Amino acid sequence: MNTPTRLDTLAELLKAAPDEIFIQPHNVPDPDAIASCAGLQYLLARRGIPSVIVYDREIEKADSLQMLDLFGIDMQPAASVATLGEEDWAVLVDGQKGGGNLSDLPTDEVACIDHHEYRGNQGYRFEDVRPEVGACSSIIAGYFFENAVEPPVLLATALLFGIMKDTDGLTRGVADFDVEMFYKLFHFSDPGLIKRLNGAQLTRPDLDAYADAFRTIEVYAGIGFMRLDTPDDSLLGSAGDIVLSLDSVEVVVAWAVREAGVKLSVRSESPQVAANGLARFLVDGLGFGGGHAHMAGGFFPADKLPVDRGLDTMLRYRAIRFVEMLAGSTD
Ligand SMILES: [Mn+2]
Repeated sequence: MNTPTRLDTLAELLKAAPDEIFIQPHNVPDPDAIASCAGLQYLLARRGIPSVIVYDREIEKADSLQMLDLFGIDMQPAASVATLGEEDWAVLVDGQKGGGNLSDLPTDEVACIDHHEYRGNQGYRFEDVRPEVGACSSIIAGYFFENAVEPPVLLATALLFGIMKDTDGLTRGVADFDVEMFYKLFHFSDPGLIKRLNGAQLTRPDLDAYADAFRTIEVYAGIGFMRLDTPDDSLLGSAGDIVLSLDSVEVVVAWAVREAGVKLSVRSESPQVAANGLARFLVDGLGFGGGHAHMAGGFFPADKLPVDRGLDTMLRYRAIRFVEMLAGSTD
């Protein structure tokens, strides 16, 4: 008998679900999260296991919304699902418990498929966390090919787009496995759809928010600092990517002040500076932070805002100190 694939093991577990099965991505789902959920939902459906994709917080980015439309992906905001309860099971996708960007819904989180930093066993009965992989879409693509399931054109394209976005076009945090999955998916995909998604990345208000944010950029010792004033969290990372493309910038610290608190985004293309380490250092004692070596985020609530000195100054001070500490330790 063949060894069971990961999908075999997961499907076997889910068959014992006492009630509904939900697939939950991280909050404010991005293209990688959306594609991964849709791919998994399809694979489970083929095994006779129905599931509902449920997410918390809104879908903010134009290309994410367009994805749902173009690919016919159905996702429900958690607040709108009346039947969501403690007897239901959830598979977490592109996020983990305690990650700070994933709401704890009443469901029992029995499984987790993710590519973020491993947060330890959180009681899952099925776990596939591969931090070295650049996109969760690659992991889900692997589930297709490991089980000899040909991905339908729309799903292949969605997964391809997820890999492109999370690895910034196969240049950021990318592993051989991402490239291999990209290549395999490409064969089944419709590049015309990718073109349409790429043409739908920005709305007019996004552009205005970028313009305002870019006026706040300051660069010190290869670190770009930027403050964004928009209620749209998801722009923070993409605005940071643009700042990172500046010649003089290797690390980006971007933040947005919301009523609830401060949302941080960190990007690094410096091999010495791990974005997740820097994010944790920035929020130390104030909130939580984490992510990947190249992209990370953090949050601290408004009541933790430093009163003795300005927020902007504190973030600059901490970031510069972190980078200088690293430089010192390698001397
Ligand atoms: Mn991802």
